[in-house]
Amino acid sequence: MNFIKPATTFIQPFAVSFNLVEGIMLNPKSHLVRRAGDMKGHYRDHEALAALIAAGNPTHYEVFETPVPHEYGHLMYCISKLHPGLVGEEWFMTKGHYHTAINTGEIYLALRGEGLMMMKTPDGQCRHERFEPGRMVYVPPYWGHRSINTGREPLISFCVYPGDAGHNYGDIEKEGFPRRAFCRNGATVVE
Ligand code: PAN
Ligand code: ZN
Repeated sequence: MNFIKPATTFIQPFAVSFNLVEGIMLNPKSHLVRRAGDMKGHYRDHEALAALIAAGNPTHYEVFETPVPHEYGHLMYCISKLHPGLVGEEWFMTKGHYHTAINTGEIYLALRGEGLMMMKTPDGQCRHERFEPGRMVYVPPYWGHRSINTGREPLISFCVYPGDAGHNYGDIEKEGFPRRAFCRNGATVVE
């Protein structure tokens, strides 16, 4: 057994405030905005995405963070605000990623809106869980994850994950997810 733990930086306690209606963190240190143009290659309908980019390149999602050291022992957290919309028939979604330290999980607590968390493993297992306000989705270690907004208002969630998790987007870009969520005749279809 190895009892030597990686170093963890000592910092002072702090607190942050959220506006849970708007789905924003007040005075975040980092505010990431991903627009339609950042989503190339992720949707099935490439032409519909190109049309959306040409028609004003709307915001897809925003991530608000006040970072802590990216180290074992610390906990990263953020507010994720995924806007509503469709690319062709496919609901707006995040890029999705594995954690670089693939044996790290994540907790998503949905605060507003409705949607799905799509999850997959490197060996091709795929599951999804429903998001609704007050519902928590546990993303276990080894599962890549992507949120999907299947409603008409922003899908807002609060996420917590280990400080040393990191984000691996490259493998998900190569593999994609085996299943997608579409809007057909007003109903959500996962296929
Ligand atoms: C979340 C996500 C956030 C945006 O904080 O990073 O929802 O999704 P993408 O990172 O896939 O663009 C998280 O899962 N962090 O680990
Ligand atoms: Zn994650």
